[in-house]
Amino acid sequence: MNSKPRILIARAISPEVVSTLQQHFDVTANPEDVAWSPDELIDRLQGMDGVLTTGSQRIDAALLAACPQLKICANMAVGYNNFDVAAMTAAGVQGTNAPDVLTETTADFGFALLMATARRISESEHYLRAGLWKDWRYDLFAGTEVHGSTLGILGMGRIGQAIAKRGAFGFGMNVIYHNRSQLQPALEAECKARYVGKEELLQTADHLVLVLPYTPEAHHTIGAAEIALMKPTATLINIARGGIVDDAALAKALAARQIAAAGLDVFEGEPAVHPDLLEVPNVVLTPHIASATAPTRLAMAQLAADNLIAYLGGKAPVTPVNQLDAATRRQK
Ligand code: 8YV
Repeated sequence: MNSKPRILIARAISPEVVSTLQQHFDVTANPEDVAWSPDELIDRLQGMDGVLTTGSQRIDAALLAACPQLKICANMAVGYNNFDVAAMTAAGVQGTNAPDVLTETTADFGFALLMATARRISESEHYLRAGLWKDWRYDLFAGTEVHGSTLGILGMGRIGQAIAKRGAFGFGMNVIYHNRSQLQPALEAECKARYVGKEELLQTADHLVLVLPYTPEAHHTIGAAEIALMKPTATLINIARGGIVDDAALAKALAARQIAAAGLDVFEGEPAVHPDLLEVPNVVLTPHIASATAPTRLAMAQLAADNLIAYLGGKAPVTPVNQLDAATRRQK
C-alpha cells in the first residue's frame, strides 16, 4: 500500500484548506499557531515531504541539509525572501510562492496607508481618544493633498501597477514610477504611469510607495541620502519588506520633519520595530497586514495547497520560484 506523502503546515491556516490537504497528505498542522524557532522547525520537518510556510520561516542550506526528505516548500506569500532559492535549487527542492491572489487586496491597503498617512488619521484619532479635542481649529491636523498630487511608485510589478491604477483613475494623480525595467508602452498606458529615473522619482513624488521585492541589492534602497532628495511635504509608504528602508535614518528624518510623514506596514527585524519610530508622531505603523482580508488569506492558503498537491502528486507546480533539474530533484 502506498502511504500518503507527509506535509507540515508551519502556521495555523483556514480549517477548510487543512481539510483539503488531509485528503491528499498525512498532515501535521500547528493548531496552536506557535512561531517555531529555526531548530524547532527542523525538528518538526523530520520525515516530511513538503511544508506550507509563511514569509517568516527561513528556508536555507542548513535546514535543507537537516531535512533530506523535504521536496517542496510552498510559501503562502508572494514575497519569498525567506527562501534561499539558490540553496533550494542546489538541493533539488522546489519552492513556490502565492502571487496574483493578493494583488488587489495589497494595493487597497497600500492606498489605505497612503491616505491614513497623508490625512493624519492615526495621529488625529489618538488625539481624540486622549480627550484633547476641545475646539475647532483652522489647521487642526491639516494634512497633505492626495487627489491631483504626484504618486511615485518604486517597483512596478503586479501590486505597483494596481496601485498606479487606483491613483490615476480613482484620485486623478499624476503617476510616475521607477523599476528595474521599463514597462511595455501598452502597460504604461493601462496604468497611466510614466517611467522616470530613481532620482527624479525621489525629487518629484508627493507620495512615494515602495513595492519592490527584497533582494540583497534592495537592502536600504531608501536611506538618509535618498530621503534628503525628497520634498519636505512628501510621504513615504512601505508595504514591501523591512530592510528596503533604513528605519533608523527614516525615524531621524521624520523627527526632523525632513519629510512630512511615513506609513509603514513592514519593518527591519519585525516584529520588533525600531524604538525611534515609536517615538515620532508622524508615522502610521501597522503589523504587516497588507494582504490580510479573510478571502485573500484563504486564496493564498489555497494556492499554497494547490502547489503542494500538484508537485507531490507528480505534476508541475502552479507558481514555482525555481526550476529544478530532473536529475538532481529530490524524488520519492
Ligand atoms: C504575508 C506578504 O502576509 O505575500 C507577501 O509577500 O508579505 C504577506 O502577504 C506574509 O509574508 C505571510 O506569509
